[in-house]
Formats: sequence, structure tokens, C-alpha cells
Amino acid sequence: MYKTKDQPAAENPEELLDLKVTEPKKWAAGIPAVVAAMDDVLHEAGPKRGMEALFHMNKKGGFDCSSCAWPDPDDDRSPIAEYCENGAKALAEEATTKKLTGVFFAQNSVADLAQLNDYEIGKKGRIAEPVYLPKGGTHYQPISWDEAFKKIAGHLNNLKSPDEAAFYTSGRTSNEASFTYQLFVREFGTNNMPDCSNMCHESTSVALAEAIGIGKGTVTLNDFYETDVIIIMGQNPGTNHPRMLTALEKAKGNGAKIIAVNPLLEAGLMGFKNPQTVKGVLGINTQLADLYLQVKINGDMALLKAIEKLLYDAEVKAPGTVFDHEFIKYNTVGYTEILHQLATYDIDELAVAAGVPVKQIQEATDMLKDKKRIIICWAMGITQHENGVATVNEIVNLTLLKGSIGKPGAGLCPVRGHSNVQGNRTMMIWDKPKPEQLAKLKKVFGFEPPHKNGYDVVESIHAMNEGKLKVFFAMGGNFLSATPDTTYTAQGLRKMKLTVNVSTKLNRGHLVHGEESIILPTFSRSDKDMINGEPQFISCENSMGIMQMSKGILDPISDNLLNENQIVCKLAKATIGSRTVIDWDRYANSYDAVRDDIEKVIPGFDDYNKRIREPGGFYLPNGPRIGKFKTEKYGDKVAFTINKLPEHKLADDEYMMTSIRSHDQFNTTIYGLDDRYRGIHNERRVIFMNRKDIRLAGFKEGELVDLYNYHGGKVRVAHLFVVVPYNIPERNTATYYPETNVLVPIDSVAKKSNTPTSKLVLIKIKKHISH
Ligand SMILES: Nc1nc2c(c(=O)[nH]1)N[C@H]1C(S)=C(S)[C@@H](COP(=O)(O)OP(=O)(O)OC[C@H]3O[C@@H](n4cnc5c(=O)[nH]c(N)nc54)[C@H](O)[C@@H]3O)O[C@H]1N2
Ligand SMILES: Nc1nc2c(c(=O)[nH]1)N[C@H]1C(S)=C(S)[C@@H](COP(=O)(O)OP(=O)(O)OC[C@H]3O[C@@H](n4cnc5c(=O)[nH]c(N)nc54)[C@H](O)[C@@H]3O)O[C@H]1N2
Ligand SMILES: [Mo]
Repeated sequence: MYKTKDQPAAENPEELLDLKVTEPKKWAAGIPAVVAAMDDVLHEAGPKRGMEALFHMNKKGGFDCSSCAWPDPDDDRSPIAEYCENGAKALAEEATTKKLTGVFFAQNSVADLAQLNDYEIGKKGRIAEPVYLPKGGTHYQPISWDEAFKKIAGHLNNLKSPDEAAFYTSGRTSNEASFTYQLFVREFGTNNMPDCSNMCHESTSVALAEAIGIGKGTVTLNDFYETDVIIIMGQNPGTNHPRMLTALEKAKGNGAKIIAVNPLLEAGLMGFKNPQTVKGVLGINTQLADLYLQVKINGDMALLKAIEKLLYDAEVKAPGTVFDHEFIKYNTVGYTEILHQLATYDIDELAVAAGVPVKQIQEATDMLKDKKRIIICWAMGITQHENGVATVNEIVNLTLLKGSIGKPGAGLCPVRGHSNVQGNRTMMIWDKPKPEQLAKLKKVFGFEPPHKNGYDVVESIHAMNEGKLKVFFAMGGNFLSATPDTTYTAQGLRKMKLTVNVSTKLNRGHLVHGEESIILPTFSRSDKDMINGEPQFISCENSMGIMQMSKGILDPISDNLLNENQIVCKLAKATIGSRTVIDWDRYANSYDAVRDDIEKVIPGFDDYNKRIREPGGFYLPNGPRIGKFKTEKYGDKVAFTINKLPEHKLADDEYMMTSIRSHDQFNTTIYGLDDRYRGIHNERRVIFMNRKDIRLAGFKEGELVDLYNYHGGKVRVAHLFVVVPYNIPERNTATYYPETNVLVPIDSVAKKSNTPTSKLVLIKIKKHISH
């Protein structure tokens, strides 16, 4: 809601479309998913381009889907297609034949474009040439690449200190481009590398690095086929990781049970009609969750403790049958302490705090007590909370009690978001690099990298507002709309001397800018990336630590694009000039050269260029996966941790709000206006509320309301939402991100990981007043 006469809003327009509500679905995918996928691709890319691309998606030797980080099967990949509806939509989005050139920008001022909603902005097309917005300018105008690099370099070299610039990364950037990017930023002299991970799985990375010695998950896809129980917490795979449903179906076929933990009854956790099987095409549904625990928002900590407590009771009754004492004795520290803490809790109180009846918690416990092969999966419903790190630690506690780690069919499975977000971090895109990583850079390249920690996302936004940052450079993403407290973030971005976005598509982040602004257009994953007449491939790391090559096949939308790696190299040359110790041309001309140097710096990449060419790629080393632990504090032991129960006190008229993704979006990219599984059509400004709460508040179905947050004495408001009665726990509500990011307070963050608490914002809901 940052609106002045001459500054366009930083928010989606507060306008309603035409909401239609239907019954929420009880199963996901099936034929409607195939139809939806085809529709989008054919519409945006046309039949030839579209079908060719779909055929190569996630195939060995093809390109990695840019939608999510779920792995591809190691062997039996579908001969026809290894993609999902939402992967296809992501493809349609980038394979579109609509292009934005100087002509488009001459016809549409920044202020005009800001009037559109995110859906309309995204549908405009691919950015086809570099454009520049001068100081005081109203329209972006074409600029040559050389001129653009000169301007950016000029700004960077004018700074009092390299720490006055920040370099953001969204999670699609390849390993190769990530590596050269961080190398440039560090040779330039700063660790200010905020990334999307800071808003995503940072809580996971922090918790796991400390507890098990590696900030990543420990399972492979095959573990899903050998497991007894899969617990899925705070994750909506039907929408965000649809190919996971195939793995879950196969797991169930092999006898696994599934427990879902979620305040919403998500279709994709309840059932699956696999469009790739005869059964699925006939509409026969595989039931997924055997037990659905409808927790309250942030009730997860209490639930985990309750399960542990009941498991302990079972262990006391039949000693040696429930906990894995052998594992606990040889591999862990802190067992006694955790038992002491469990003893202090009352099961009824835990059940109330979780919002789940004791009887159901007992059922979950019964499903787990005789089993050792357990996988726990989680995503944003766990990490984006003030106690996100602690809850991940509690997941580890449960896993350790059962010895469910380091053996087949068992382990920890944080399900990552962006398709290469895990690879970005492996490549040292990080505001807090480890001393040994920096030492390695110095040893291999001979320059002294900066040692001071840089700014993460939230710190960057503060630094912008406090005048400590002057240049903001983004390698992909939509920093404005993805971050919390949109008004405050917009105010920060507008204080920049220069904002630069390397982007595939136009987004609202281009419309809220610094004094000057530049957009550099780049390739997407499916684009053919030619260097010196030869098609190239890049590599990515998926959620399970597999490195794989990805080779685009579509003709790029324009001849005037550069790949991200080339952009970095040219910018590095323009900025650091003769002071550089790195041969940037060598990198710009050859991904192999980049990979050779990654191998020298980052552990686990021996023979990178050879192994990456093998079909299916290779696994990075992962000690905990094979039962080998090495933690900073506890040597070869892993740690139980003592975590507190959160306390939530709501004022009489206060509600918890979680912000979630609809089925028709990829983060801030809005593919469509429906959320088919939840029965929402043609509208995004909705608030899901419990029927009883609607009645008690004196509202009715379809009521128009405004949402307020008062954290830290500031008033934040998002106007004009439609009340939709929904099966959600009392005093819990849900809205779509990014429309309600304006309500997420910048200083409400997870302890230790500094992740914004997008899954729990305290709000008041008032009847809409037109303003
Ligand atoms: N199609 C598509 N795919 C995507 C994305 C996309 O936007 N679209 N985004 C990508 C990215 S970057 C990410 S990080 C992932 C995100 O994948 P998810 O984490 O699955 O995404 P969210 O929609 O944020 O939803 C999280 C789920 O948590 C539940 N939830 C909310 N609060 C709580 C809570 O307190 N406790 C529990 N137990 N559950 C809760 C919500 O009801 C929802 O089902 O998906 C990736 N894949
Ligand atoms: N309230 C709330 N806020 C959230 C979340 C939430 O659940 N609730 N989730 C958080 C999470 S998990 C994440 S990961 C962040 C996401 O934050 P971001 O990663 O910053 O956002 P995206 O919407 O994925 O970025 C989309 C833009 O990236 C550009 N793009 C797409 N592909 C490419 C490419 O290959 N290269 C380049 N250079 N650019 C490309 C396009 O221009 C597109 O407009 O949002 C966070 N914000
Ligand atoms: Mo994410």
C-alpha cells in the first residue's frame, strides 16, 4: 500500500474479479491435470514448440524442469513424459512466444504496468532485450549490453565500500552461473548475497547443519520405495511437488503408510489419480494419507512432542521394542535430557496445543511404534515460523528416537522449493560463508575474499531503508513481492541508486525500482544455450543431492539474450577490470571451464565434467545418509535438542493467518486465477475461514473484508478480500502469497534462520471500508 501521486503501488491492485466457489477436491492430478497442462503449453508456445519441449522435460539428456526440486527417478523414467501439470505450466510460462522489446516498453510506462495485477503482468511475455530506466524516467528504454554493464560497473565502483551493494539470487540459477556469480561478488569484495533460501528452507539448513552435520536431507527416491511410514508435514505436494505423488503411490503399493499433518485438507495428500497409469486414466484413485492430522497453524511442535511422549509410554510398556537403543547409544547425545523434558508435558495439554485429539495422536503413534523405516518430509508449513528451526530439530528428535536415519527406507526429507536452490548454496551463494570455504577460494584463485558475514534477505531490506545499501542486483526472482512487509521493502528499493534485475519475465519487482533501473534479459532452463555455435548444458542439484545436467532445446525468444554466466563474466570484467585475477572470458566461453574450477573449490565434485555427462548424473556425498555423522559440536554423534513449546495467545478479535500458494502460481508468477483443488475459481483475494469464526465475527460467506496486522506498533493493511468458509481449524485463516505479504512484519522472523514468518501472521479482520 505504498501509493503516492507519482509512485505506482508496490502491491497488486485492490480489485476483485469474479469469484466462484466449488467443493474442494479429495484427490489430485488425473485427466483434468493433463488437460490443464496441455492447455497452457499449447496456448503459450504453440503445438510444435510446446510438444517438443514437454517431450524433453526431465528426460535424461533433456532439460531439468525449472518448477520444483523434486528428483527424477534414477532409472525407470516414463518413455513419454516425466513432468507434471505444474511443470508444464512453468514451461508454458517461459516457452511463450510473446516478447517484450523496446516497442512494448515505449508504449507502456512503468506507472501503467503497475496498474495491472501480477497475472496480467506475467502474461505479457518474455523480456527480449536489455532495457534501462533513467533517473526520473517514466518508461524503460532499450540499452546495449555494453552500455548496461558500463553503467552498473560505474555505480559499483563509485560505492564507498563494496558492502553498499547486495546481490540477490533466486533459486533457478545453474551451478555454473552460481559459482561464477559468487566468485565475482566476492572478488568485488562483499558477502552480501541474500537468496530466496533465506525465506524458504533456511530454518531447515540451520537446524540440520547443527544437529546432523549437513544442512540437507538424507533420503533418496529409492528410500520411498522401501519405507514403512511417510510423514508429510506442512507441505502441499499435489500443487508444489506433483511428481512426489508418483513416488508416494509407489511407496503405498509397496506397503507404506502415510500420515499427513496440515491445517488444510489438501487434495494432493488425500488421493492421487496417476494420469500415467491405466488405473489413473480410468479415474481410479490411490488413497494417499492413511491418517490425516489437521493440526492448528504451528501446532506441529506440540504434535511431535505428543507423538514422542506416547512412543515413550509404549517403550516403557514393552522395553526395547519402540526406540532404537543401539542407534541412540552409539550415535547420539542428549537422550536422557529429552526424556526428562518429555516427562514434564501433559498429553492432554499437548493435544490441545496441537489441535489434534489424543485418540488420533495415539493412532499415529501406533503406526510408528513397531517401525524403524520412517521418512519425515516437510516444507514451508514448518520452516516459515518463528520456531521453524526448533520444529525441524524436533523432527530430528523423533527420527533419532526411532533410529530412522542412515539406513534404507528411512531419513529426513526437507522438500526444497526452487529447482536449483540447493545447488546455489552448494556453490556458495551464501551470506554466511564458512572460513574454510573462503580459504579454499583464496587458495585456488589467489585473492582475499571478504570475511565479514553479508546481509541476508531481511537484513538487506533493513540496510536499504537505513541507507547502508545503494545498489541492488538480482539474479532472477522478484525480491519486491516475495519478501515480507511489501510497503517497507518498496520504500527500501526506492532508496537505491541503482536496481538491476536479470530476468526472464516481467514482474512487479521491475516496477518498484531505484533512481535508475536496468533489466537484463536471460535464458530460461528450456532455452537452447549456444556458445560458439555449440549447444551447451548446465547442471543443477535437486532436493536429494543429485547433480544432473540440463540442456535446453527451444530456440530463444530473441538473439539479444545472454546466459546468466555470460552476464556475470561480462559484468565482472567491466567492474573489476584489470584488477581481476580471474580469466572471465574463459568462463564465459565454456561451462566446462567453470566446472573444472568448481571441482577445485567444492568438495564432492571430483571428475565433475565426466560424471555430469553420465545419464542420471551423480549423488553428492552425504554422510548421514549412510549413517556416518560429523557434527561441529558433537564429533561423530548427532544431537537431540531441547525445544520449547510455542505459546500463542490471541486477542478476542485476532486470528492466525498462514500464507500459501494456489494451484495456479509459481511463487510470485501467477499462471492462472484458479485454485482448482481448493474449489476457488477466478479470484485470489480470498481469506479461508472456519465457519464458526465467520458466524462469531458477524460475517457471512462472501463478506468483503480488510486484513490488519499491528506487529511492533505499526499498522499494516491489505484491503478487499472475500471471506470463504473452509475446513480449517478455528481461529486459523489462510490467504494467498504474495497478495498478503504486505501484512508479514519484517521483524517477525524465525530464531536463528531469520526467515520471515510467512506461515503465521497475526491479523484482525474487519468489514471492508472503501477508501
Ligand atoms: N507449482 C508450484 N510449485 C512450487 C512452487 C509454486 O509456487 N508453485 N514453489 C516452490 C517453492 S520455492 C517452494 S519453497 C515449495 C513450497 O511448497 P509448500 O511448502 O508445499 O508450499 P506452501 O503453499 O507454502 O504450503 C505449505 C503447506 O503448509 C500448510 N501449512 C501452513 N501452515 C502450516 C503449519 O503451521 N503447520 C503445518 N503442518 N502445515 C502448515 C499449508 O496448508 C500448505 O499445505 O514449492 C516449490 N514448488
Ligand atoms: N508470504 C509468503 N511469502 C513468501 C513465501 C510464502 O510461502 N509466503 N515463500 C517464500 C519462498 S519459499 C520463496 S523461495 C520466495 C521466492 O522468491 P523469488 O525466487 O524471488 O520469486 P519468484 O516468484 O520465484 O521469481 C520469479 C521471477 O524470476 C524470474 N525468473 C524465472 N526464471 C528465471 C531464470 O531462469 N533466470 C532468471 N535470471 N530469472 C528467472 C522471472 O523474471 C520471474 O518473474 O518467496 C518467499 N515469499
Ligand atoms: Mo521456496
